[in-house]
Amino acid sequence: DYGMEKPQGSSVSFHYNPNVEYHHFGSSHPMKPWRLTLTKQLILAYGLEYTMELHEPRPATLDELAIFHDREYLSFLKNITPQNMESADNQAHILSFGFGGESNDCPVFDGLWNYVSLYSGASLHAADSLLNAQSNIAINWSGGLHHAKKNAASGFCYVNDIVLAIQHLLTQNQRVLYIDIDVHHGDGVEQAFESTDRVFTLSYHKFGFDKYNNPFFPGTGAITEMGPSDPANRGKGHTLNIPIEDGIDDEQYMWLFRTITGAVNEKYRPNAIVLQCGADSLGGDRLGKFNLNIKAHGYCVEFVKGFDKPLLLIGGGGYTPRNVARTWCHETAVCVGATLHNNLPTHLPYLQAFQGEENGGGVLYPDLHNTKRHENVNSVAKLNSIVRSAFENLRYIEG
Ligand code: ZLM
Ligand code: CA
Ligand code: ZN
Repeated sequence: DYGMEKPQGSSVSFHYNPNVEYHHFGSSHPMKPWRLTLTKQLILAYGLEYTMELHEPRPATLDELAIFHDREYLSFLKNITPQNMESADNQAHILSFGFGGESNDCPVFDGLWNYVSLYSGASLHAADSLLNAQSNIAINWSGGLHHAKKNAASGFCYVNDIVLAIQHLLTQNQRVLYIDIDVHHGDGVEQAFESTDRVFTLSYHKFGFDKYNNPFFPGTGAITEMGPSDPANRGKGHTLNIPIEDGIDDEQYMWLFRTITGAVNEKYRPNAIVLQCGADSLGGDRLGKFNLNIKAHGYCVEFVKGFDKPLLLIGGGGYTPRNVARTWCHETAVCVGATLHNNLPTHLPYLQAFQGEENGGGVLYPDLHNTKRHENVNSVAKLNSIVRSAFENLRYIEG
């Protein structure tokens, strides 16, 4: 017994194809699919596999991806390899499809098509399990790639599994609420559904400029961005963005999250909810700028679980792999209603990946706030004004 209590209430399904782990974006690229190996090992070490239904979904097919993506983009994605990308024909398209470029956010790597089909297949299968009422909470930690556009890769994302899963949920649900707690703005999902009132998108993210006046990626998601302004457009007012500054702490984030998400849920009354749980909003993340602890991040999952609606949980960003694994293991436990003890199981493979840290090596819940990487510049006055604006923005969906 590893300190777990019996699960209660909801039934949870876990959708994961382990072949996704073996893909590499390149040696120093921040996106590391092996963080999913760590996550899985932690979940197994705590015995959480006995509390959920486990599924190993097949890869998505080209036709399934084409429900959202352009076929020209998909056929490029399917055929491009590190070997053939230098050809004149491919070079002519590579930049317009979002690959390569100066930042190389979206590199071409071996097995790219396999990788995107696997994480997308898992999100589609998870959505399917909710549609068939096989579970009330379906989890895919390998998905959540919210920046991909219908005809372009962007920000480490090639195929938008979230859009595909939401489209699938819409076949039997009138309204779907999308919530995004990744530190980056969920621009791809927002854009895909900007002209419909059947999806409400809500993203919490860092928004602002660095000392060179470069915007934090992707640069969109101001509080004023609420969807189309044309009153005839049904999507008007069905987008809500919560811009946050560096260093936000647990109390502030949890307050913002429950105040705003609670209001959106009450006013929009969704039939199903998709929650993107990007773990780059944690303190000590390689790319993120917030100071959140694992339990504050997990509070968002707990809070949304409390709405008691079909819930699809998906991963996303997260660039300090040991903390990604800790967070998604904790959030899996939240879903099944288990409490995990802080000392990591000693038989955990890769135990050394969780040891030798300044704050709390060898434990599930290290103090991430005290890594103090980012000064908290979120004032009470600023947060109050964000909530005021958010409530004002919500008037569009009243009645
Ligand atoms: N340049 N390697 C989050 C996606 C964040 C774009 C464009 C100048 C990186 C980053 C890539 C190995 C999610 C930008 C121009 C260079 C910014 C971003 C490859 C390090 C590396 O070491 C790296 C050579 C790379 C990329 C850092 N990119 C950090 N931040 C963002 C994209 C995705 O978490 O939301 C969901 C999964 N891109 O800022 C430039 C604008 C820098
Ligand atoms: Ca976000
Ligand atoms: Zn992110």
